[in-house]
Amino acid sequence: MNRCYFIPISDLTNRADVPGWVASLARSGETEEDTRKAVASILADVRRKGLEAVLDWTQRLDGVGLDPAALRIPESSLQAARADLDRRQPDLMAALREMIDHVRRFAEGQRTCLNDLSLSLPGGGTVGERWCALKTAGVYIPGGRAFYPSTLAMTVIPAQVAGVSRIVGVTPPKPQATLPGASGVDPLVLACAAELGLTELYPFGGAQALGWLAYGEPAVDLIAGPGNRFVAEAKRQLIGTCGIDALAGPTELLILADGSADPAWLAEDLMAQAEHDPDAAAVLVSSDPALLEAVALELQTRTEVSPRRAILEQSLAVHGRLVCADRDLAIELAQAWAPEHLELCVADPEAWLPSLTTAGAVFIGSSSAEAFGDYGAGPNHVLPTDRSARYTSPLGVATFLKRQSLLRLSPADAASMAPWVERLAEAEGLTHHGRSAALRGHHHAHHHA
Ligand code: HSO
Ligand code: ZN
Repeated sequence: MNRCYFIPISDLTNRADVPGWVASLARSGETEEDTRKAVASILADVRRKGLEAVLDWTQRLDGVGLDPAALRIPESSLQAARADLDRRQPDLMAALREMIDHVRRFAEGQRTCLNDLSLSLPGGGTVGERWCALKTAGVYIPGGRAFYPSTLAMTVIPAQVAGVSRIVGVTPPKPQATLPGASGVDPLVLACAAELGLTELYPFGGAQALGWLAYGEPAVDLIAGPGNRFVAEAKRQLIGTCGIDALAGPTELLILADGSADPAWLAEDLMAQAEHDPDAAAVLVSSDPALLEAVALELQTRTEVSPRRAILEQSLAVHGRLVCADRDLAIELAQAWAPEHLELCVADPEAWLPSLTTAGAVFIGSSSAEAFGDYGAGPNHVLPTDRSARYTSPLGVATFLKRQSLLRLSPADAASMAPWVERLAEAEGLTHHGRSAALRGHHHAHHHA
């Protein structure tokens, strides 16, 4: 009995099989027709009726009747929740502060790398660009199973460091009867918001909350943050009305390991991934069959005694993989899949790293467990999923900034460009473009005549 009963070990020996493997790992990003329709009708309703529709849908979907006269959670409640946490669980408060410090320091580092550009023109002018903060951003903080204060920090901090002037948080309420506070929002979210300096927080979620952020009074420039399939679909439908960070799907981890790795560490890393969600994908690839066998055994014994056994068994059974493949094929699979998280638990991770460019985040060497990234080693844990890491980046300060082009021509620059600009304008049949440029050219020539 040295095999894990829920994940068989399979072989990947042929390059031609890589696309099939990727297809089996990718979750279809396709939204169900009924989700699309439900979200479209909620958004249309919120667009037409505003807050009234938000209250309505919150009653219907969350079973919570909000008080229209006191929607925004008062800052005094946020402060009270923080004081309470500080008093009752000072160790948790201290941990929260550590995370916030680390994430803020990293975001500040990111900001310093986003430099403005200025190129000199021969006539004394310049062309360039500068980074400008968005004015208003909405952050979505999920409720239910996927509620994490760590995610609140990961979304709010980059927006603050970017210099967004107004950050509006929304989060679904729990049935109020179960909570002492009037808002129906978890006290830990309130405390975390206070610690972050997030002052504007509203106790509603779902598609209706996103509709209100975009169409309603905040009229945000961008909505960021993870959520369930309704939230993801609402963001997709709002693109164009405002910006969004990314469309986050179920979480993914790929571990590439060699004989130097500890099977217990690898098993816990895979389980840390699988415990998130029955849809979470946890994959281990190694060329060492003995290591794979040992990890299978660890997974089995650890899952049996885990408090999260039910969810682990579901996700590992469907999306868990133990794969025997040589180094080249392992790299090829990693590059083709572009997983959200990639751990390199090998003796010489730096030698592997140059070939591994597509993953969302890379955890280099056996000490770098994904859990450290999840809880604030520094980089953001809101990462591209579902193969979108091929072309998009982790949430960060740049998410909340945009570039603005700057053209600052001197009369001499205008004069020297005018002839070829005129010629191109003529070729495009745009007479007044040519004249507009020519006037500047002649003006300069006249003054220097
Ligand atoms: N691994 C999750 C983030 C998270 N983990 C939050 C724990 N808390 C998605 O990257
Ligand atoms: Zn996690």
